[in-house]
Amino acid sequence: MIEQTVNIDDRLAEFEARIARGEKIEPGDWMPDEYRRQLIRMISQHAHSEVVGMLPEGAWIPHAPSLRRKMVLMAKVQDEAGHGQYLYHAAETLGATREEMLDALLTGKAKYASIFNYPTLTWADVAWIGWLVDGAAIKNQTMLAHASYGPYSRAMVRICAEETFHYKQGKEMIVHYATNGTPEQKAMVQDGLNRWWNPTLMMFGPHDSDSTNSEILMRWGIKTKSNDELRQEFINEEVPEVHALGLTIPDPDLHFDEESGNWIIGPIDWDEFWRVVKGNGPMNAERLAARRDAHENGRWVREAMTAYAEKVHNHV
Ligand code: BYC
Repeated sequence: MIEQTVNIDDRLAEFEARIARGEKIEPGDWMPDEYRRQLIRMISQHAHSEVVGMLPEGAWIPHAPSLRRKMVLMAKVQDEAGHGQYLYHAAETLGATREEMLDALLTGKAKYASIFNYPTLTWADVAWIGWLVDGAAIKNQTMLAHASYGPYSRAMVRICAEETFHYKQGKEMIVHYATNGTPEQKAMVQDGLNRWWNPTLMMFGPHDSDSTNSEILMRWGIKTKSNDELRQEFINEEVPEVHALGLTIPDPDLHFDEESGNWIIGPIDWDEFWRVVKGNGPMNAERLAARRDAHENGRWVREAMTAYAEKVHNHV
């Protein structure tokens, strides 16, 4: 019994030493149960976010203002499906099955990014998702590209490359409408900013003091920066860019602090955040209903593929 305890302590020490040396932990390696649990939680939530995240923008594909804009948006939404695939695969390397992850999403047990529970009311919302939402995602995921778990960090490298294109296509539209647009387009851009700014800041998660998972995630090199650190970096980078277009950020308390060099925001509405995370945001029910429909409508494809795979398997 004593010998076993010593062994587990030794393994944990060696595991932590590997992380301290900057080595990646790979699927077959020994890892604490809690490391595995945290990764499955985070990676599966991330995968769900990519897939649910296709819906708000996907709704605008039939209404894109030109063929060029439609092609770009289709490519972008399709990329998000690919991101979901990489991430579900990464979670599967830890022993989670696709069925249990999808079941958790479709029954409403699993979380996914709060931001996708808001409606896309105008075409400018598609552009703001590209700029702000993908921008926030890049900030968080560039950090996760250094995560200690090999499959997650490698998925992040590929995803960030594609997200950079998403960010640019959104920003290109906003810059165009805000500077060369008609008065209606300029108003549409400001209205979109009014609705997307605050929910985007919530994407980074609760303040560090309320972040239950951060401590262990940072100890084991999954996260290397805290929620508040990343949120502040994002604010500092994006506020001057938005102001340069003559747009107004919907925060009367926003100001620049000379001493710290930070843009300081007013209080975030955490009641709204938790309402959305707990399933009671403006679009939660609709998003889950759309995913359930897609899952049902795709059943025959899954069955046909399984039957085909079994047939091929039986002939080799
Ligand atoms: N939304 O202890 P904390 C995209 C939950 S998609 C919902 O700080 P953690 C895109 C959190 O899960 C990119 N829930 O958590 C796709 C925890 O609850 P549990 C999405 C949130 O994990 C399509 C509780 O609150 N990116 O780019 O240390 C189109 C306490 O929080 C949220 C990712 O998924 C939230 N915003 O930190 C366009 C990145 N925030 O699980 C674009 C991967 C917190 O204990 N995830 N919660 O019951 C992460 O980096 C981290 O999980 C978070 C939160 C920073 C989100």
